[in-house]
Amino acid sequence: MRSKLLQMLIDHQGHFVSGEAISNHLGCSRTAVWKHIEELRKAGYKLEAAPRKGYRIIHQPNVLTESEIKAGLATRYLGMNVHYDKSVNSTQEIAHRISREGAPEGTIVVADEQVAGKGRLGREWFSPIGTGIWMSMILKPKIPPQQAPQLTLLTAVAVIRGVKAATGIQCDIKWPNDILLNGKKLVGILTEMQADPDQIHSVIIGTGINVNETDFPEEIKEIATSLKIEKEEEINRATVIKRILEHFEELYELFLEEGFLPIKKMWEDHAITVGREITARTTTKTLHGFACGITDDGVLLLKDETGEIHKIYSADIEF
Ligand code: BTX
Repeated sequence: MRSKLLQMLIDHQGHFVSGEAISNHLGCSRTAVWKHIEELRKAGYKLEAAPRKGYRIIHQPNVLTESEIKAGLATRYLGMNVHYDKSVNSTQEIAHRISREGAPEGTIVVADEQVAGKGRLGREWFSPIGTGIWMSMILKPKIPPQQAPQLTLLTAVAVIRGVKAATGIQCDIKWPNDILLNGKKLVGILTEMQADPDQIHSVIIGTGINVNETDFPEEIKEIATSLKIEKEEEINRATVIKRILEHFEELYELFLEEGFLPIKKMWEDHAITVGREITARTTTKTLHGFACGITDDGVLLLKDETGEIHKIYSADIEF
């Protein structure tokens, strides 16, 4: 109800919407409308009320509440179920738990802050309060477990498209899971699975996006950036989430129907890893060579100086 009201006010941004029009649209009494308006005010929205004119929205807070995310979200199931907390250890942990407890496919977990945000291979993900998008999606695809890493590449395409739609900013993909803006890390993606050897129970895709950060800790100052640093303006986080979810759902449907091939083509359009000399550091070795492409499974192919082609399943890439 609150998201519907919010959407109506956002759709008429700058103009008044009468109490009667709202109560007709929501199918509730004028008193109920007034109560919802008060709730929005408590949540930080500035709403002007004028006799005989109705209500209009003056200021939207940059919050990630369920109603803010759902208002104007054009998906069928992704984000229809939102689990929001102000501060968590890691949204991945919560997503794993609620998925095991039966949360449906398409549920998203978001937080304003992570105090123990996770990167890959036990690394940390810096997730300060109120500035970024720290989100985990719960998916339950009927695909073999070995195909799950393709969803990381699909997520990268969805994030690139969502960020472009919400802000106009164009980013690049560095295989397999980094999204760079002007050569610096803007987004990290972490894909985890709950599965038996032959069956996936759920795939939890965590996405960390630096949105309104203006400063980073010393260790990552040189390598990290945010949308605000590059665009020089505050960005609404909920809008970015909505556009990402919409693109993700569209690509995910395509992936489930037609497989990875169409996604691979889109990924290649944004990738800066392929067609250049790279160094790939895996957990066991470091390889230098020419990145010749990715396989249909999303595995990176690296040709070393002897001409041998190596399949890289997971690594950190340097140019
Ligand atoms: P990664 O292992 O590729 O990247 C982690 C590395 O990136 C760190 O070691 C550090 O050098 C650098 N780094 C840490 N924080 C940031 C940051 N905010 N911006 C840029 N660089 C950073 C990438 O792992 C996967 C990250 C996934 C994060 C999401 S947030 C929602 C979900 N919950 C959770 O705990 N993790 C995921």
